[in-house]
Order: sequence, then structure tokens, then C-alpha cells
Amino acid sequence: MYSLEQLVASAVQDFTVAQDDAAALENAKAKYLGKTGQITELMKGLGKLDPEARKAQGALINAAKQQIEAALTARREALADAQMQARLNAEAIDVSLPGRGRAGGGLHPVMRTWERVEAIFRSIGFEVADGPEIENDWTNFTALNSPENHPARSMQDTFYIDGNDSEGKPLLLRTHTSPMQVRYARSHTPPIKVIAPGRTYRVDSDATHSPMFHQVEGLWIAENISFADLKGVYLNFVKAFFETDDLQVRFRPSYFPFTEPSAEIDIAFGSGPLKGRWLEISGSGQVHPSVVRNFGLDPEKYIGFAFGSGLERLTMLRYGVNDLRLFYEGDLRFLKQFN
Ligand code: 2NL
Repeated sequence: MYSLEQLVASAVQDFTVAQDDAAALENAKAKYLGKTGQITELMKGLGKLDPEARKAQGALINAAKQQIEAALTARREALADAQMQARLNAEAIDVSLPGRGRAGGGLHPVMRTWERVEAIFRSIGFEVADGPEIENDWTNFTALNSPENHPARSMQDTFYIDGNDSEGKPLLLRTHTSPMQVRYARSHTPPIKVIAPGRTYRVDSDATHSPMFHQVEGLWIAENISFADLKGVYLNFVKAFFETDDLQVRFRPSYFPFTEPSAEIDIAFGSGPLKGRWLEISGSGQVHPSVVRNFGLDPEKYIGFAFGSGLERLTMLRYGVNDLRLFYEGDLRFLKQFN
């Protein structure tokens, strides 16, 4: 039989050899401390000894057992430490490495147009108004002289919101930015000189229509504002926006319920790829007397014009974009060209 010292040495040796997996160490442990382990067997043998010898031998075996247990614990900790160290090494982060740089964001081309339009109109004394995209039908339709049974009000053309406003009236996504001008006009005193750019919504989706699109509308109401002022303001705007004096503007009779008379505004460039072609760019007109009354103003005293242009349309003409859908696909190859 081995001496107890040899037994302890052998256990320490086995624990040291148990390398990378916990199972190997547990097997080595069983060999000494398990049910049929060598220490356990020695303990069982104590019963055959007389009391004196049992006490002395028992103390020695116990001491050996404690040494083996201590060696086991030490080995377990060493293995756990080594494992943690290996993991730390594998997952090491070099905090001294330079950063990867900030990904360059950029403005969407329609937003560029939006900002340009604001800057140009601000420069000639227009305020910029901003307001809700969820509207009630008085502000979106009735105030603008839209007949009660007009098809634009139908669910086929307008997105209605579930639920009603506090007066039980239906809520909808604004179909144009005019309601913001109504709100502005009702809360300011003339002269009213404002543009309202923003998102608008219609039930319409094909190659040339998106259910969400952007408009800018303009409104100038005072005691003596005429179509001549509209022409001057709009000509100034398109020249600044397209950065050329080499263009013509023409007014073509049209119809809108909120203006009378009404006109389409067309422009034609004197040079460039679109040279000489009349391009429809805006609707406009003298604000209908009923609409002026809905502003809370006396139409006998106040008069003026309004116009409405699509920001996507302006953007397409300025940059030569030929497909509206490119604006909504989020393709970075397209978007990066504007930044
Ligand atoms: C279009 C038509 C237009 C207006 C918008 C307007 C706003 C108020 C009062 C009267 Cl508050 N009119 N806006 C007027 C004429 C035409 O836009 O199809 N634009 C793309």
C-alpha cells in the first residue's frame, strides 16, 4: 500500500494533469474522494482497527483528505482563472485604436428643396408656418370652400383616422397644407404673408403619385394684393430656386374651389436640357371671398393670392430626377448624389 504522502502526491499530480475540461478534474476527484475512491476506502478500513489505532490513523487520513481537497479547490480555481484569462485575451478590445469615423448623414433631396423654399420666401418677408398633419374636416375642407359631398372628401381619396376629435368630428390626414394657412390666418391680423411647407397625404399610389408627398403653399392677404403681386413673387421665387434669370412664367386659367379666379403657373427655361418646354409647376389664384370670410376677415376689405406647389416636383425639375419613386425607396446610391 502507498503511504498517505504518496497518495496526496499522486492526487496533486492527477489534478495537475487534468487540463482543459472540468470533467477530467472531476474524474480525478472521484478516484480519491468518490464513493469508491482511495481515501474513502481507507476510511472504511478504519472500522477494523482497535480504538487507539483508529483515532491515530483516522487523524492522518483526515489530514490527507484535507490536503487533497485543498489541492482540488486550488486546481479548480486555477482552471477557472485560465479559462477567464483565455476569454479576456480572445475578447480583448484595444481602446487605443482610432475610431472608424462618423458615418456621414445627409439631407434628403426633398428636404433640401424644403429648406431652399423657406430661405427664399423668408428673404422677401414671408413667415413660415408649421402645424398638425392630423386635421379635422372643417379646416381641411369646409373652410377651403370644398363642397360637402366633394369626391376629395371620400374615403377613396382621403385617409381618415379612427376616432373623432373632441367635438365628435372625423379626423383625417391633411390632403394639402392649406389647413395650416387657415389656422395661421385665423390667428394673425393682416397683412398675412406666410408659407406652409409640409407633408400631405392622399389615397393615391402609382408611378407618379405617392400616398405621402410634400407641398408648399403660400398666402398673402392684405388690403390691396393683386395677381400682379402673385406674378412678381412667384417669378422671383422660381428665379432664385432654379438659380437662373433665363426663364419665363405663364399663367393658365384653371379651377380650384378655394380661389377665384384660379390659374396654373407654368415655367419655361431659356436653356438647359428642358429648354423651351412649358412645365406645370404650381396652382394658384385669388383667394375666394368665402375662404377670406372663413379666415375671420371681411372679404370686402381684404384680398390676396394663394399658391400651392409640390416639393417633389420642384426637386425633380431642379436636379433632373425622372422618377418620383426614387425619393421613397431609400436607396443610398441615389440619395448620396445630393450630399
Ligand atoms: C395645386 C393647387 C393651390 C392654393 C393651392 C390656397 C390656400 C388657401 C386659400 C386659398 Cl389657405 N388657396 N392654396 C390655391 C390655389 C392652388 O394648389 O394643385 N398645387 C400643386
